[in-house]
Amino acid sequence: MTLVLILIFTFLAMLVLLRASKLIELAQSLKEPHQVRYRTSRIQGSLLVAFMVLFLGAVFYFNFHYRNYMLGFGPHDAASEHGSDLDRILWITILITGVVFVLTHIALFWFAYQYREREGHEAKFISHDNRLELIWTITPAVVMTLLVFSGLDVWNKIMPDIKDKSELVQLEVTGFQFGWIIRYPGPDKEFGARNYRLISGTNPLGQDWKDSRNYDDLHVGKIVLPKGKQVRVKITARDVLHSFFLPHFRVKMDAVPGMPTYAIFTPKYTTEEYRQRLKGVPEYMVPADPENPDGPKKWETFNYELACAELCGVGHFSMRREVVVVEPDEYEAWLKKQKSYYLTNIKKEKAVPQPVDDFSAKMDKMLSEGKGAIKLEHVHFKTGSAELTHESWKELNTLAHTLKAHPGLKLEVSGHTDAQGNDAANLSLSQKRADAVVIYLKKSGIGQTILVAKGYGETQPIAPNDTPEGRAMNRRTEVKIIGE
Ligand SMILES: [Cu+2]
Repeated sequence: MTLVLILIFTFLAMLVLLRASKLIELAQSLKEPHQVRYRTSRIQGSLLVAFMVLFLGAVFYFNFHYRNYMLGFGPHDAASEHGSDLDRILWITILITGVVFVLTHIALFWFAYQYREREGHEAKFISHDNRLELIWTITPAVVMTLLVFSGLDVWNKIMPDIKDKSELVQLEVTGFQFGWIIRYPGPDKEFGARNYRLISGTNPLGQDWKDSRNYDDLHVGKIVLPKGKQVRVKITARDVLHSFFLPHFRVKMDAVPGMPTYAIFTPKYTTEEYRQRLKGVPEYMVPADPENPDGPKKWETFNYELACAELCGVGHFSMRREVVVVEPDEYEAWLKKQKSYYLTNIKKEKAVPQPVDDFSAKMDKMLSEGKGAIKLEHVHFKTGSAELTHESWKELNTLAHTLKAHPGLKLEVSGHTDAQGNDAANLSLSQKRADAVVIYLKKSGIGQTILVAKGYGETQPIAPNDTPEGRAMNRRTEVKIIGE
């Protein structure tokens, strides 16, 4: 409040002074009208030149003074491989525009002084000059074209094609008001499908739990990356436009709702290495927390960060996340420690079966021999219905994947029940269950494979029906090669 009062008072005092000087001027101009105008012009012209000197001086002084905070300068080398190239073209651009900036400002203020109104000088009016127009249109156009073309080469480096996917580190970042959800694909290296209709309190990304690739996907609080490995970030948004900005890595990409974008970069320094770069720089030798002068220094607490570079709403400032770069083996160790989101938050009590290896071996045997049947150990239905349980998807996905790789097979998918209940009802249920499996497989994509669904009811038991264990064994789904 005091500050506001002081400002108002200063403003009013200046107004009074201005009016007073006008009055004096007016009184004088009654005596000698021209002389007063000439004097005012001279004073204003000199003030403008003085302003120019101060202004340009301040530009250079502050740029120099804050150099150690500037990215792309001093200790702030780019932390990614493409970053130094980007910095280089930025510096070339700043050099060219900087020279123009200084020259035009000198010319602007000098003209105001040199061509002020004074004794014996008449103003000359030029309404139009074609030659001047051409010069100041063509010169910037040529310079801009040269800058853009030299930048294309760097652009291609920043937006490369991925050649070797095996070494690629993938993660997905989803912006929302106000934060980021960071997802890693987990051991299978594949992201599970998402559907915005499935977004809920417990499913913030709308992951489709029918897609088994979602089971091992991780949600993490900060981005951890290995040094020297190519990273591809899939960037999406859940509500409004956000912008994925990693200033130290010179990475910035819009996060657009409904349209994934990508950013590719390779971290060059670990967080620790970057801290070492800052060590010794005076600005980073001060305590990180001014209230705790004996605490850690600023360079010791430095962290890379992810920021939102789109003004996306009132909580925009809170979209900061830590980014950590470590050595590759440290990264692997960190990755192993992370827990799947599905297993920790959705299906806590029961681990998802991992039948893939065993199943693939059996599958390979059957395919190489061209005959035989496999029991689908992990395919189950809800009691009395033909609805597949979630646990079935993983095995069926693996099966579909294998069938796709072996075109031209003909298989029978058979459903079997135990002997409890009505014979006809069991037959019908087993047929419906076999149908459900075939439908699921076809949806997953099986290429040229022909599938025949057949329900056998209780007619082909593989164990006695008088114990619960036996009955459980008899309730089963099998696949069998019936031709090629
Ligand atoms: Cu944002």
